[in-house]
Amino acid sequence: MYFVYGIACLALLSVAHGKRVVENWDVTYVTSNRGLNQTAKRGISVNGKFPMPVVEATMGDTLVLNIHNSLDQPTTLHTHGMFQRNTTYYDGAAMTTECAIAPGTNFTYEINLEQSGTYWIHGHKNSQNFDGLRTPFVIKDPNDPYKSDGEYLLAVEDWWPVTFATTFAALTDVTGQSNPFADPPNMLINGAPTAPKLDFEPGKTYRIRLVSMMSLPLYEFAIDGHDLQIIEVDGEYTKPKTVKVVRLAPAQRVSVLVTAKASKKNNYHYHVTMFGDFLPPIPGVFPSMQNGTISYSANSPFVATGTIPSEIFDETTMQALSGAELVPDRGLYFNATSGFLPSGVNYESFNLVTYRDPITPSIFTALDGNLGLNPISYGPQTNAHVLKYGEVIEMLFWSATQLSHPLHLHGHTFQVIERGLINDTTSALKRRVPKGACPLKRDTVLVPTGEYVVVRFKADNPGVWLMHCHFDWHMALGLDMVFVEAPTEMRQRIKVPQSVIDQCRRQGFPTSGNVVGNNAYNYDNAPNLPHLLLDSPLSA
Ligand SMILES: *[C@@H]1O[C@H](CO)[C@@H](O)[C@H](O)[C@H]1NC(C)=O
Ligand SMILES: *[C@@H]1O[C@H](CO)[C@@H](O)[C@H](O)[C@H]1NC(C)=O
Ligand SMILES: *[C@@H]1O[C@H](CO)[C@@H](O)[C@H](O)[C@H]1NC(C)=O
Ligand SMILES: *[C@@H]1O[C@H](CO)[C@@H](O)[C@H](O)[C@H]1NC(C)=O
Ligand SMILES: *[C@@H]1O[C@H](CO)[C@@H](O)[C@H](O)[C@H]1NC(C)=O
Ligand SMILES: *[C@@H]1O[C@H](CO)[C@@H](O)[C@H](O)[C@H]1NC(C)=O
Ligand SMILES: [Cu+2]
Repeated sequence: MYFVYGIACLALLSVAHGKRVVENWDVTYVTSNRGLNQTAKRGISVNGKFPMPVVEATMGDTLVLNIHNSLDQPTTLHTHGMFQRNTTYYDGAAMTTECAIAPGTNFTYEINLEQSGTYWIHGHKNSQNFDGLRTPFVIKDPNDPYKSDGEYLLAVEDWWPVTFATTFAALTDVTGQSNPFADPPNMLINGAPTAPKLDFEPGKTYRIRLVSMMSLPLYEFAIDGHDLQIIEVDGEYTKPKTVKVVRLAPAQRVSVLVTAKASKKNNYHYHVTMFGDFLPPIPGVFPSMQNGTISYSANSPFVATGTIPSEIFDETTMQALSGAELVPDRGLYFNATSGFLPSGVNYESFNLVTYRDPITPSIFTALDGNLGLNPISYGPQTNAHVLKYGEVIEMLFWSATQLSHPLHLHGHTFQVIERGLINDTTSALKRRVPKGACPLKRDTVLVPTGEYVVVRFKADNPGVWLMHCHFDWHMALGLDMVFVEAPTEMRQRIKVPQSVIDQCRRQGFPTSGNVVGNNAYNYDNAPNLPHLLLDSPLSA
């Protein structure tokens, strides 16, 4: 498929007047091995069982999540990828947009669904998604430009026999004697330890929605003998691109159209391969593969194939269905580094700032008059960046260490403009979206070890938006920051509901002032870590 430049990017019309899609979720501990040959652990789900229900709605609907927290710790639910226009307080990012839901209490999220596509909903407090608090979320588009005869959803997650608390303790053990892979993860597809059978009828076209609900591994999806046509990435329509394999980093989603064969005479396998990306293959852990059946007929033989394809996902070779390349007003540079505190504990940072939750959720500081305009008000460890309404921000992400990072911006999709290697002195290896193209948009981009990525977005959504690595380990190690977008316009548009304020009061958190609730610029007692001692960067 060739890109056709110069063709006007399509404008997509949204639909109003939808229904209310209501979920009543009691967040509970559930002890389970998820049907795997593993010891059971105390996981987290809703209404007492795994898997969590898949949520489906139509563009224009309102999603209502009635949450009761039966845990003995606070919880939140983040609807990943939603723009949350004028409702930043329902974004579910604990200590950024709310104080989290106190144990034993209720809270309701009410979200206008102005987007369509493939998303997921997950916990955003204490890495509870690692322990199972995660489920796919599909928003249908009544005017979908891509027609199909049927749909399948494959949501893939890693399930660890240890809790996040246990694995994090191993990860940050200063003796270096703990192996975080001592109890390795297995793969679940749609909540089950086996790949589901997908029925195909000759001549029909199927849409397969791929969701990564992973905490750490990446995965690839391929079907023997069938091409995959990518039509959606992270909720944004793309111009079609035909590939053999799709790779997803944690939190990413891709929809493909698959045209069935003309006859029923054979069946095929599809393959879901989980691997560690920046980690070397670990026997018994990575890679691991599940094979499912594409069934044309119960009695047809399988067609065996040779090697299973594997390929990077390069956004610069793809295009969005709409949206011309943004022209940046300002550039921000973020160097993702890892290192050690003087205590010997390892941490991660953007530009040497290791994120720690503020004591006042950033939303309240943003709404507090002039304090909100000054980045230091949010605290030295919040890594807050104040953006002006309407400016186009270019972000250059740089992964200088032996780690790769799936970086997710809340409240937005961004255009992926350029990728390259940080050691490339000739720009021979630079991959840039062609001039005049509609750059691909997504909400989570993988920045591999030793590479950089350039993305752009328009600051047209007043709110406070977390930007962080979606590897749960890295997120907990401090690879997070906060964009305070248009605080002046926020004060005009954002009216924080009383229910959000009540949750803060209940837990003793301030709902105004700076990082510690002061009405001045003194931030004594705010989380304040020493700068990291650098780990050895990549050798040149
Ligand atoms: C579970 O794992 C154990 C230890 O690796 C093995 O001995 C046993 O056969 C496995 N059981 C099943 C049902 O696969
Ligand atoms: C809180 O949620 C629970 C479970 O959904 C429900 O039974 C209860 O009535 C709710 N309580 C209040 C005060 O709304
Ligand atoms: C958000 O608020 C602004 C200003 O009040 C309004 O113009 C806009 O229509 C609102 N957008 C949505 C999606 O509610
Ligand atoms: C899956 O299929 C591949 C390729 O056909 C094969 O090498 C592998 O052993 C299969 N794995 C399982 C678990 O069946
Ligand atoms: C640059 O980095 C890449 C991958 O990180 C590596 O394969 C390559 O050898 C490096 N090139 C030089 C000139 O160091
Ligand atoms: C990013 O940080 C690393 C330290 O890990 C450093 O070696 C490198 O020079 C930094 N890159 C830039 C462009 O500042
Ligand atoms: Cu990361």
